[in-house]
Amino acid sequence: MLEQKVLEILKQNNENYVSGESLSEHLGVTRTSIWKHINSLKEAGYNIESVTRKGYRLIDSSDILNEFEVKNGLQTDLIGNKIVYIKEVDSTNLYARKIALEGAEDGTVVIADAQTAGRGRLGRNWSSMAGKGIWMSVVLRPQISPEEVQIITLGASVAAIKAIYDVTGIRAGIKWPNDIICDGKKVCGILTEMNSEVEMVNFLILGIGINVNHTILDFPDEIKSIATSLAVYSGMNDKKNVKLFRRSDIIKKLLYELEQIYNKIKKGAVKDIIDEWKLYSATLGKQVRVIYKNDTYTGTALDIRDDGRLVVKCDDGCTRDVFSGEVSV
Ligand code: BT5
Repeated sequence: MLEQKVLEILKQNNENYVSGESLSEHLGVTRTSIWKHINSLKEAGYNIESVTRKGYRLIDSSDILNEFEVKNGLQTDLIGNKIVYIKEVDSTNLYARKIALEGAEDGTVVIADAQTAGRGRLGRNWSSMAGKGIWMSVVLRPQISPEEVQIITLGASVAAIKAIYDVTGIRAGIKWPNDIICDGKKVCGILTEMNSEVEMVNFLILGIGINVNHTILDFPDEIKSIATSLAVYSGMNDKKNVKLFRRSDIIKKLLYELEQIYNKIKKGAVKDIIDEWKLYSATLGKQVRVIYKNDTYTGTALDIRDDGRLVVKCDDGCTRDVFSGEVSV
């Protein structure tokens, strides 16, 4: 707790020095104790300079991710009340599932700095390098049936688009059902997994991965041509001016937007979410190729239904609803 107070004071002083004496007076502890707290903040990754007779200053607003950075200024009532931050984990979805089975409450958030076995859909991998992205899962306990789960994934895409825009100014698009793309490349993926009875969902794990501060070289060769990050995209037209973003700022906004969506789902305002999804869609109106199991067909993406199915007017003249599968634009 005291560590966080020291950190807050250093942040408020915007890179100016704060003396050990004034910190110790302000917080009512010895200067040795302040010195110890400064050291543990440094160990946690904060760049703090100590200069004799001047004191301490926080040097840059580094992109440090931990529970405190996410909680500080978080504007939600439910989502993120409990945050579990882990430096490295196999998959935040697997971890969240484990704690959900042990009773983790609605809105619990698991965040990792790195995933060693990040997961995509259908057993695919999700590349999750340390220190570069947002690798996060939320435990949700909505009172909905398994057929209604798709709306959570669609809603999460809307929340991600809004959070990205709000913090970075980047206008991304949604490729049905769950890819967030910039300039045709994937910047964010969503994996919703459920634990359910026949008619009722017990809990959902909403996993969101966002590539934030990667350079192109940070991506494994097999995805270099299809993946991008917010930093790469922001520097596309001005390579010398690549911006790095604070992951904690994006997470805070994302949790806030997710809570808005979650409240809409609880009120049954599914139509609002669908309408917003359409606004950001990079799929509707486009010529698409659909691959589902052994079946491949092409057509035009016309609309999405309230349960999230994509309506495709096929080139052979018939209209088909796509519930799952791969859709490329
Ligand atoms: C997804 O699957 O897009 C869902 C990704 C969900 C990741 C989050 S991170 C936090 C949470 N914990 C987890 O373990 N997972 C979730 P899918 O639509 O199947 O896309 C997977 C495909 O995207 C791969 O086969 C690659 O082609 C590509 N890919 C892998 N890593 C990527 C990355 N970092 N950026 C862009 N594309 C990537």
